[in-house]
Amino acid sequence: MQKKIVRTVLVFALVLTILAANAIQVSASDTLAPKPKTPTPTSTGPTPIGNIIPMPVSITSTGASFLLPSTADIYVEPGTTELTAVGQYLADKLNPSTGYGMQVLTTAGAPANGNIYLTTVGGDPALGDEGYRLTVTSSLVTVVAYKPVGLFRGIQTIRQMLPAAIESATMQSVPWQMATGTVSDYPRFTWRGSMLDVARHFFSVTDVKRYIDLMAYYKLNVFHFHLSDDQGWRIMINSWPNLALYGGGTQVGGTCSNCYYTQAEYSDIVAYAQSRYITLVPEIDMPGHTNAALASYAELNCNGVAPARYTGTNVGFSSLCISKPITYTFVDDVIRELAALTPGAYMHVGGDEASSTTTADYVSFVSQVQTIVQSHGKQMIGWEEIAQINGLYASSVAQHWNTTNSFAPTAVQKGAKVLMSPANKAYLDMKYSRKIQLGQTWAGLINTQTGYEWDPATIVSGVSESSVLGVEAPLWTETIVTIRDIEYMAYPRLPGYAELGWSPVTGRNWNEYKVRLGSHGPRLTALGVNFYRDALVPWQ
Ligand code: TNX
Repeated sequence: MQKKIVRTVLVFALVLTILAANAIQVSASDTLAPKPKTPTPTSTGPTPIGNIIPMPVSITSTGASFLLPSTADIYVEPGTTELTAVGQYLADKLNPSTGYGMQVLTTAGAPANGNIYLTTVGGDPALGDEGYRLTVTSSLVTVVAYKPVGLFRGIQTIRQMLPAAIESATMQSVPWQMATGTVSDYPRFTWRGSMLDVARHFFSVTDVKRYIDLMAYYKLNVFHFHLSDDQGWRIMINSWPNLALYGGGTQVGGTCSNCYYTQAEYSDIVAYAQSRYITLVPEIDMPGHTNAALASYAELNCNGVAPARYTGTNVGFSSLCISKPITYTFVDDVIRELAALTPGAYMHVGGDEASSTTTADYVSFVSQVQTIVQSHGKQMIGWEEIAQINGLYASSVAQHWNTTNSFAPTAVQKGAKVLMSPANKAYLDMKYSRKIQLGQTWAGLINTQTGYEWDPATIVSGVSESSVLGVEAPLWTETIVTIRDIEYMAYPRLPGYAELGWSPVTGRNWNEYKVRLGSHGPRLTALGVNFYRDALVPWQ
């Protein structure tokens, strides 16, 4: 009798899982209308499409396969250097492992069989700027998108539909097959980001670029660059050169030689992100988290005395001098120079953990900063404490992190939008488990499942989907020293945040996701990523 009940429950669970998996194929709630009608998926073929992260809005498998021949090239429509660059990105990803030396060529109309075709002709505006439709037949691979950025997102899907060895840096002899079918896709949220703290530990331009390129693989589109903190100032500001020259000389644990980016290096990173359709958002943290600046210029301190540089890991002890006019000259100069180097719409002004500043001073300071940011043509984003200011612009954004004392509902009441980075779910510097050495635990342990199982639209009461701009996973680097450390903390959690930001919530389920994520093990290996083999994931 008991056995029978167990069996019935198991069968029921199986049916539910199948229903849930199918539900993913149908478009769920989103902001774009009208929604594309999607046929019921069939997965009768030997190689069904299905291990894509983030999960696309709809997939139809037709059960056959496309074999990429050694003669293949990548075709784009003529007359656009932007499409040629997108095509070249794909060629550069496919050529090392295939050894095919694919070229980017132009064509008016579909190319001959056995090629890859990327075009905006006939792109569907209803799928949005980042949306795309990918069609794989046994003779041709075609991505059609309304905008080049949609094609760029679509080619990540092509990469993920090819065998994992496609990501290898050296030639592999593998039949380069793709399952046939159609993927129709677009993101749920417009901001899908990750933050890298280069202030606590400094990372080279090469390391930063690698982080950005890996983000692109999972269709993330915002790189938040935490450029200053108590332990270091990482960007040359020509009008205040000591910030970088002196303030860039330390990091957690000690001195650090020339640990800042020149403006040319910063611009190079911006352009690198831009070529991956990733917007760079620079952060200068203020009024707290400013010891490196205070140490570099005595006049920024209320008492006129520069403190020593700081190489510990405490927070909440430093503050710019709220009452001094020179503080606002400083902020204006820094924001002006950074804004001129930054094509993206946002300037992040920090605003977190200003515990040595009174609330009245804090509100006065951030209000003035908001005006300064706007005067340089940018929108202000700050950690959620900024929502306390009167006159918060609707165009300003509050980044939620504090799960015990959130100002996110305050931001919404004032008409502003919220970016979701709840520390106990989305902080990439939290340990996966007590057993691992890297990371912190103050916000809790975040294994891959915990990091995945939440919804940005329901995580904070008083903040509903229409007020959520998106999701961001910050990586603070007090304990993180090398790019291998960075990769270990970000992978495999970051693909999960990418899915929370991109995919429809309907049908989302850890048991399905963990299998799909497990299939990315060989991909991450081929990419050379030092990822954490979380035992909760059935790695292939
Ligand atoms: C809190 S949360 C911080 C950072 C630390 C981080 C460490 C927030 C906005 N600020 O200054 O690096 O915790 O986990």
